[in-house]
Amino acid sequence: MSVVGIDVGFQNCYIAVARSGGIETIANEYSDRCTPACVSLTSKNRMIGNAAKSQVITNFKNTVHGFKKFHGRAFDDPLVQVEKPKLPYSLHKLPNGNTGIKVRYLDADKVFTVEQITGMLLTKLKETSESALKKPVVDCVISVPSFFTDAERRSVFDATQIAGLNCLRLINDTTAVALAYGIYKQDLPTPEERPRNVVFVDMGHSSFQVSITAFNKGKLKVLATAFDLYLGGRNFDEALVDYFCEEFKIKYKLNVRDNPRALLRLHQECEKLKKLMSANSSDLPLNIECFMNDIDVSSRMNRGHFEEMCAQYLMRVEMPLKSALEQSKLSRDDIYAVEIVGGATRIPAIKERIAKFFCKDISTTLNADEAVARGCALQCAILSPAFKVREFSITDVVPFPITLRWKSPTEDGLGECEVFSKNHAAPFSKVITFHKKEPFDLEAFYSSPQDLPYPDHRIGCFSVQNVVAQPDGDSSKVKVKVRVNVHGIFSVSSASLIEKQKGEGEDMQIDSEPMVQNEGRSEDQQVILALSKLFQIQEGAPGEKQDPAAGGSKPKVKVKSIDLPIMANNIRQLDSDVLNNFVDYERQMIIQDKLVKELNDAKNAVEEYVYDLRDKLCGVYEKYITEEDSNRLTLMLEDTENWLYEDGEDQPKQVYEEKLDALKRLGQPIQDRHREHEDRPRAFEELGKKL
Ligand code: ATP
Ligand code: K
Ligand code: MG
Repeated sequence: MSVVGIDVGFQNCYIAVARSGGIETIANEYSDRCTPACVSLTSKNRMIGNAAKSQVITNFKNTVHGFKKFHGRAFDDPLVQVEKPKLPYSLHKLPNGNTGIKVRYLDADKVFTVEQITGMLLTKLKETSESALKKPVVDCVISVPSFFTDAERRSVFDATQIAGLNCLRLINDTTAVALAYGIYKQDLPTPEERPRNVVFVDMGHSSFQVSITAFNKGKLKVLATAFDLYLGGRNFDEALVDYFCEEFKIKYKLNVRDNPRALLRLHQECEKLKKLMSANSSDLPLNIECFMNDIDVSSRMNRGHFEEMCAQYLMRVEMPLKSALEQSKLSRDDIYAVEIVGGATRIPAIKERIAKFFCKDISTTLNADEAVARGCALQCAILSPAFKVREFSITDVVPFPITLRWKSPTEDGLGECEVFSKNHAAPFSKVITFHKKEPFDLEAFYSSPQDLPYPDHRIGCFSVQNVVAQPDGDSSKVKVKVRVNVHGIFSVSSASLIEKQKGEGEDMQIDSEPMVQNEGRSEDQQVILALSKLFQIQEGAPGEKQDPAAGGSKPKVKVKSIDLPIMANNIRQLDSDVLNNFVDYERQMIIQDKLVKELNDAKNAVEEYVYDLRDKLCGVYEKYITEEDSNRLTLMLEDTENWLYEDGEDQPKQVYEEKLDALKRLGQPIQDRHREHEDRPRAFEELGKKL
């Protein structure tokens, strides 16, 4: 069983694995620990990660990046519409209204869903993990922003399935960081002592996240989270791009925005410049050769000017910090440390703002790039039966309150109830008891749309089916379990009808449900909510089991419970047949990529052999071939080389293999004569030793 954690960033992805030595981040085939979240489609294959990033400019229409925020979003979603004009590739409205990504692939127009694109990226990350661990990788934990809503989480989860991964948990970025921080700390307060409260701040390329987490020995509890959905490193790049576009318009009469390639190049150069400015406060140059219309451009920038330009973004750093602190009900003095991660927190002005707000020096004890992935791997290790890890319980929060509304076709008793309040512990299950005579619907939605970073507050509708009245005409007791699961996804997970037994009174006591040991995870807690028609609520303490003796001397009544089917509607998740098609298609594309790779390898082998043999003919092989033969062979090698660039450019694999064999038939005898000659003295030497 593999233990793998993946940080799927807007720009950068990292993988951490558990090995006998502990958790380590791993490098890809480019010896790079960071794999760009980038997928490039071509007429022959896909390129993913670093290979795709090198296509950003040359194949800009078909190189997809910056897609993470399209998960679970409709094409008409304002967020998608804001991003659309900034993208070098095209978006397309899918028949179901979702956001599709339109590219040329295998010489045809093709629209991929964002789940498929992330699926491709995950396929690459899976392969990288497999080559590092030298075994198949299936189980993993993947990070998502803490502000992702139900639809976005379901969409990422679908992507993991397309890539053939078994995602044990979608963990919030800042919670993964908290785990990476806490699990190694030997000096955490005991459970009886006041917890140690730590603020985690993550500013990546696209967004800004904050959490405040309380630590005690063996556990962490998230107290609050806050975010700015639109504040990240890319805003700072864009500020520079805007500035230089204006400048180049005046200075060089260039309309950079009309030239996608030039604009992409400027973006890349501005990002580099931004990073340089984090380490340098002096004036720095920006030079781009042959930028547009054969013109070289150059300019300068310094940190002071840059900070002025970015004042509007720097101003926004404080809000989420303030919100998280207020929600946690802590004062600044209660904060033990402020830990920062994420690439954009390297900007000095951002660090200053954070430090100033908390009146505290910020800590950078965690690896800013790798902490999320490491936390994911740690969570995976905890969940994996194959790994022994220190007991560590993680309690996250429900970021947006969830309400359930119920109605049945003819009965009255329409009502609603907030089942999960803001910052309610998660994962968590609750059991709600209804008194019903017929099937009924449960509509789940986010209670406060104004605070939701998503345009639609509906989560889904769950129909509880097969509900009937009791034989005596009375309402039946129906127990419904609702939960926010380990991925932060909401569902009405089960329902059962309790059959009334003879002699049972009307005022029957609420049965204590068995503790739900969901998939063996102990942090799963449960509360029993009893809702009569008038929505009278009884709520027990989390995880509290009702004492069986609490019913006094009443005889224990045996109750028969019948499981009821639940039909989920309007859930923003791929239908299973669509998902299966995507899984199949991903496999086909993997095979296609493999074929292309084998073909390229076969072609490269011919080229390499040509160069190698040619070198040796005028070197070590010189003595083992006549001049005439050598000349003839050299000519042949030259022909082959030319052929590779002309007719041989695009041939089936077999043709290259045959070509290589033909060359080897000529080269091998020379190589053999050379080897024989080399070996002979050695053989004599050994013979000499024996004698
Ligand atoms: P997100 O968390 O939004 O999904 P991500 O995880 O891909 O995005 P990170 O890898 O944490 O993002 O950070 C990338 C951002 O950090 C980029 O904008 C990058 O330019 C910026 N960055 C990296 N190093 C520096 C630096 N030295 N100075 C300024 N910015 C930097
Ligand atoms: K990242
Ligand atoms: Mg990130």
